[in-house]
Amino acid sequence: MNLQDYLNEAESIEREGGVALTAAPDIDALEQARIAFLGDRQGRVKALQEALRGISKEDKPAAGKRFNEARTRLEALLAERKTALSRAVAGASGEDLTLPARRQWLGAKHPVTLVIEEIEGIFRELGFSIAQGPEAESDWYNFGALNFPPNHPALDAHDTLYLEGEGLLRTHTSPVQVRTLQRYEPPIRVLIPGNVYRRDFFDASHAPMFAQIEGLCVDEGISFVDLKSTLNQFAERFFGAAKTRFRPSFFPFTEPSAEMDVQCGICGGTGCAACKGTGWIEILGSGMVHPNVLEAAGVDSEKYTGWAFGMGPGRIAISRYGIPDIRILYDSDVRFLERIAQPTGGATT
Ligand code: 2NL
Repeated sequence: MNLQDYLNEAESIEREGGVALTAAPDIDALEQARIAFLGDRQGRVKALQEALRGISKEDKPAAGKRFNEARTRLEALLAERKTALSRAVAGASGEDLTLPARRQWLGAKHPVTLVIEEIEGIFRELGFSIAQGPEAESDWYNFGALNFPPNHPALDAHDTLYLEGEGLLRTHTSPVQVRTLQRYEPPIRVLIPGNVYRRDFFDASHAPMFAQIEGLCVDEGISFVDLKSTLNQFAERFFGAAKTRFRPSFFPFTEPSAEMDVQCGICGGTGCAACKGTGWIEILGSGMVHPNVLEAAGVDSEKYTGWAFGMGPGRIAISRYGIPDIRILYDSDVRFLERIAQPTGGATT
């Protein structure tokens, strides 16, 4: 064979082999094309290699170079087509069975629920029971029994959502504590999580409905020492070994009253954006149950004393997870839940 014929033959093998390999519709067709062109026994590339023997000595380098080009090119096309075909294994109706499945979103607990459940767990271990009560309440349970004077601003229709006819939407979970005091003899240790309502605008820091947790402990000989030690124990468990401080405060239903702050866990007390530069985060309000509250619920205030506290798990969730706007807590946007909440199941398909 002269050089020109050899180069022409190499050219047509490369072209025809290229078409056969590139156009192979499936793995079987590709294998047929491979055998026809790159097969060891009867492949046309093998024949082309054997034809080199009949080329004159001076033309051999040029012919050999062309042979190598054609073989390398066809091997590359084979590998390329193989990858493409194995990536797209078609299902019965043509769908790509190798396409990765979408991850399933199995739902997650809301950050406020996570905070409530963690607080419940800590107080359960401290001997508290969990109680619930109605969200639509009477004036007496929400205000009257709790030592609110009749002209207190909280009673105003500007602050409280009154129902048509009688009753209102509870503004705190304290009515459940009053109901507990009426129903059970001390010793009482009870924790009350629930939603409460205020007539507020819905903005970055207020919502007309939010979660509250209150706690109550009533027995003979209960003192402020019990309040401080229990709430310190809670803070240590919930926030880690954080320092607390108590500041004097006022609530109609407690006397004396105190707010508890926890040293900011983000800056360690030096002051940062999370604690507004103060080094402390306000956690809860508390106090010794006012004797008028005990008496209103039918508890002998000469025999029994108690302490109580109230806190907003939403606010705690916001500082714990760095949520910039409380409205996010109410949006039901799964992208937010997916980022912050703990998935309830971990399966992916
Ligand atoms: C706050 C403050 C507080 C209570 C709630 C209470 C209930 C009864 C008697 C006495 Cl029946 N006290 N609850 C006491 C002190 C503070 O809440 O800042 N809540 C978000």
